[in-house]
Amino acid sequence: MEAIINNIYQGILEGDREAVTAAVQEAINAKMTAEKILKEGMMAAMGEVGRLFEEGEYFVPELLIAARAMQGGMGLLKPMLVAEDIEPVGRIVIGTVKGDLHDIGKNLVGMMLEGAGFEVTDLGSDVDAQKFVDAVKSTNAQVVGMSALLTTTMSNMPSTIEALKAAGLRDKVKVMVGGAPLTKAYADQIGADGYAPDASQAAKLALSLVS
Ligand code: B12
Repeated sequence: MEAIINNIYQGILEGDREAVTAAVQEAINAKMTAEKILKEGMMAAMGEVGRLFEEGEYFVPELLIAARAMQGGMGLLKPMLVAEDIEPVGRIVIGTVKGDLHDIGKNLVGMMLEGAGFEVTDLGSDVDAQKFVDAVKSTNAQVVGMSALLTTTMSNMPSTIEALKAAGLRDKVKVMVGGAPLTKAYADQIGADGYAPDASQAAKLALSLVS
């Protein structure tokens, strides 16, 4: 049993999508619960991947292939999580703000959030304020994550926060922001609840916002 979990864990650390998918299938065949596979295999491994990234041992490419390996296993696990009625640690809506097509960093944040146990609704890029508002309503999300890579589109963050306020949702949902031109000072200035400089810290921030 533990050998299978270890294969999932190692497969994610090595970014070996096929190995992870095979080990998850093996775990399912061995009647392991989806919760055990997720927590002891995938989430534990993604936590370690985040740690290695923060320590400068892994870089963005390693983070990406680890997250993709995790997603291979996630595909098999998702129907089981639904069947077992496993509650996600939280629900989060993410997107790149209006006018901005950069989505590599946002996608990475989404994958790390999934790895941390969140149910992620990814609205893609060039997302206008109303679309964020509608998604928060329809998914009952506790957190919204906005990404911007252009100094010219950053200002669509405060306007989205205003739209959440106007819709009466601002006290129900935490807002976190990120992207290369962003700073903690800017996040504070626009009244966001948090800022993180990278995908690993974004997952930690989201966990702290829902706890
Ligand atoms: C790749 C890229 C593109 C690609 C995007 C492809 C894609 N699908 O994303 C393409 C070619 C399409 C592109 C287009 C443009 N780009 Co461009 N692009 C880049 C580039 C080289 C890399 C961005 C990237 O992916 N980085 C890697 C990821 C992993 O890092 P990241 O995005 O910062 O994300 C991390 C963190 O910021 C954080 N994070 C990100 N989002 C979030 C969200 C939350 C909630 C949290 C907590 C954290 C978080 O976590 C992530 C992972 O660790 C940057 C230069 C750079 N070094 O940043 C320029 C750059 C961003 N682009 C720039 C420009 C000017 C443009 C264009 C206007 C160019 C043009 N004249 O057409 C267009 C604009 C298109 C548009 N409307 O969006 C400028 C912006 C300058 C500025 N001051 O605004 C930059 C800085 C290049 C430069 N030095 O001039 N670009």
